[in-house]
Amino acid sequence: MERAGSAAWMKYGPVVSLFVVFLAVWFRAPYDEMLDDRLDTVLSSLLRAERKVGRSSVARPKVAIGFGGCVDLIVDGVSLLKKIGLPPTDQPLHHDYIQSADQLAESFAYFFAPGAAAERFMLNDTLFSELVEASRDLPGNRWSVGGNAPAMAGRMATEGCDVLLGGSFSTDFTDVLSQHITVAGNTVEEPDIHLILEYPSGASWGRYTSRRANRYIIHSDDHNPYLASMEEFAQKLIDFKPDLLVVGGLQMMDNFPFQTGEREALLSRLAYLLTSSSPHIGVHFEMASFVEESLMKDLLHYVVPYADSLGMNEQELPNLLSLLKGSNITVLSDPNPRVATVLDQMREVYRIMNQRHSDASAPEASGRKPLTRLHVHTLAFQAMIVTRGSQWKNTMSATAKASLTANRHVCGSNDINPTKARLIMDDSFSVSRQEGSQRIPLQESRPVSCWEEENYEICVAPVLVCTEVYQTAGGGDNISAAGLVLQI
Ligand SMILES: *[C@@H]1O[C@H](CO)[C@@H](O)[C@H](O)[C@H]1NC(C)=O
Ligand SMILES: *[C@@H]1O[C@H](CO)[C@@H](O)[C@H](O)[C@H]1NC(C)=O
Ligand SMILES: CC(=O)N[C@H]1CO[C@H](CO)[C@@H](O)[C@@H]1O
Repeated sequence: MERAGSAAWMKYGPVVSLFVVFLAVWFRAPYDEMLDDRLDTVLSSLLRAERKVGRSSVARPKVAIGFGGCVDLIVDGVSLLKKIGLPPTDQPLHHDYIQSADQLAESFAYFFAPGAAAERFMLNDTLFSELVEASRDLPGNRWSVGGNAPAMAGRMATEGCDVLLGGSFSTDFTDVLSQHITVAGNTVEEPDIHLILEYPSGASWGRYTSRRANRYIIHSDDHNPYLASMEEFAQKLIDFKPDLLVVGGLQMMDNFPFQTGEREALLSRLAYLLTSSSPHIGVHFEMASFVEESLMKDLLHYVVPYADSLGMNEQELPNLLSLLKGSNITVLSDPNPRVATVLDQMREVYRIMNQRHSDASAPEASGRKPLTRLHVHTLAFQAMIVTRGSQWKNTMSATAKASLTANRHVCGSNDINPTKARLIMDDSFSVSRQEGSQRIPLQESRPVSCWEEENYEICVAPVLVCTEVYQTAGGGDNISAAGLVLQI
């Protein structure tokens, strides 16, 4: 029987497989076409939503952004590790900071497989220099102006703002900045270098395969942790009179070996700067990959209460929420969370922050501000919560712009090519994980869904995920800045 069976298979096998291939093609073609149509419609609708608000041509909005900056050295992460002869580890492990090559291998492996963004301080100067030297002549490497503040400043300037940028840079760095950016800070001889280990989706390192494109960043800064430009920035701020004040780059303080009390002194100076700015201007704080719990607690004390607006990614949101609820830092979360999960976490952050604000004694007199804007960027979608009646305008268009910027940044091109994009958000999403919650279908011709709850509006936009990755590092900054620009 078995022999006869296999003989029959051999005889008809090719015909059967041809038939299977034919069926597959026959079923796939219209399906793919349908997908392409869907993608084209989503793209044109997002572009329409983005254009809906013209920037007022009367005046360029003024935005002040701190702190710091660096030179990014961008390399293919796996190639670099191979080049320095670092074998893949058996043991993916989280480390708060990196001291040795083994720890680097363990930490890289920990984030590489899930494809989660991470950024770590390198305490070992020798190892850091060795890595930089090895990267210098690695084929395909790139140098660029880096750091959260310069990335946001660049995006804001491109989008039509005049920017005051707080950071200490070398002169050749200052020369490549847009003419609409004024630098406030000292000139330094040796700028800090950040090593960006990029990897595409499906890259392999030993037995690990990355589930999505992302990057692992190593830094060993001498200038940035001290917010060296803060005094000059504060001085120039008085005459600059910004419409928006943005703070980012504070993760350079994470696990940095400060003297006792040094970090608190710096942050308390920053708190004073934020409270002494006009109460009428918006203050945005861009979160980042923080793992040092005491630093996060300081931020919750000195920075977050003075911000109206927060921006963060899908890793940083659960981390912040966990701390607000009195639990530990979360080092690694789902890199592809569902919309419902993210929205529930956002509602909770919004509620706790505003509860804290109203519980504080004389919040207005102390310069504390309620949280009126929360923007979370993920690979698959953008989500915003904005308080009704607050100063933030055009939330729908801003969410669309953030989504388009995600593709533009990662693909490295201002024109979006639909053949290099993919929609990975589901056809519909639930607005909450609570049972019986409403489901919202993704409508191609109106891809940004906005609705009202309590005292705020929520908007969600799908991202046309770039499939030919040019760069992921700096994505959050470009996206957050693009979202803010339409809301000033
Ligand atoms: C720092 O890195 C160097 C070079 O890779 C290594 O020889 C040394 O053991 C490292 N130091 C520590 C404390 O691990
Ligand atoms: C939280 O942190 C504390 C102190 O660092 C530690 O003892 C505890 O095990 C941590 N808990 C969890 C769930 O990780
Ligand atoms: C990769 C990429 O496109 N990043 C952009 C982020 O924004 C800055 C400032 O506009 C651009 O210079 C970068 O090219």
